Amino acid sequence: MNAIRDWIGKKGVLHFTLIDPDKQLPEKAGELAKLAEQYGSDAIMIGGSTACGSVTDDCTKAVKDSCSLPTILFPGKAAGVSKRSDYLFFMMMMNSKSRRFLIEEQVKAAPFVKKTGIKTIPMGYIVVSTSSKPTTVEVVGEADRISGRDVGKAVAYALTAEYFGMDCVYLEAGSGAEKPIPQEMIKAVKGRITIPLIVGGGIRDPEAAGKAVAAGADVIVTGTIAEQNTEKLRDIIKAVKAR
Ligand code: 1GP
Repeated sequence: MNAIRDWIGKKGVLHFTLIDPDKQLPEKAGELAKLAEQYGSDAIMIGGSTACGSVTDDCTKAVKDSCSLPTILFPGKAAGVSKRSDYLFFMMMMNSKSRRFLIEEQVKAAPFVKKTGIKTIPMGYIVVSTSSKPTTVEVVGEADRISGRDVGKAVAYALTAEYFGMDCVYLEAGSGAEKPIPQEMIKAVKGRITIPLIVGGGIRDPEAAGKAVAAGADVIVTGTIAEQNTEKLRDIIKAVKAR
């Protein structure tokens, strides 16, 4: 079963709220999750490049206690997996040049994932450089650079994810990116793959979210703006759901 496709079938275009456990205390994370649910977000993604162990556990518990939305872990490494979550993006950074992010962290996590019984969502993660300076994920993940204009390269990576049997592709501009993924790239990738397309990074207003949806995104992810301005989060979700 492809959970993301299933949810899209039931609810149309989706919005996911990303919470980084390292950026706030569990209580605050719970409050944000509750608000996101009220505003119509469809799931809470939990993760970040540094978050791990008990910090992720406590954040996930607070989110689960505060709202009824499904939680999906979005770990930067094996240590970011928590048994408390409903789902886990079992992800590969497709354009990483490091063996670590292609397979090693996943191998490290697999026995624990099996033990917990957490539901996995296989995801092909593609990091795109839209900013004048590299984002954290691009540097930490040792990305084989894909510029915003390298549409063909993004399409090739996305097709590779689909042929590997991934449930979805995530086009990522990086948290706090200056600019989101260009519409042309979203359109081109969406036109070539048949699995759901998630788009995130640098989306901080309803216009940017609406443009990504118009170009073909099936799921919009917002993290930074949700933590900074909950009214903006509400308007972004409204724009996503209006399409
Ligand atoms: C990061 O795509 C997500 O992995 C969200 O990015 O923090 O810029 O919303 P923002």
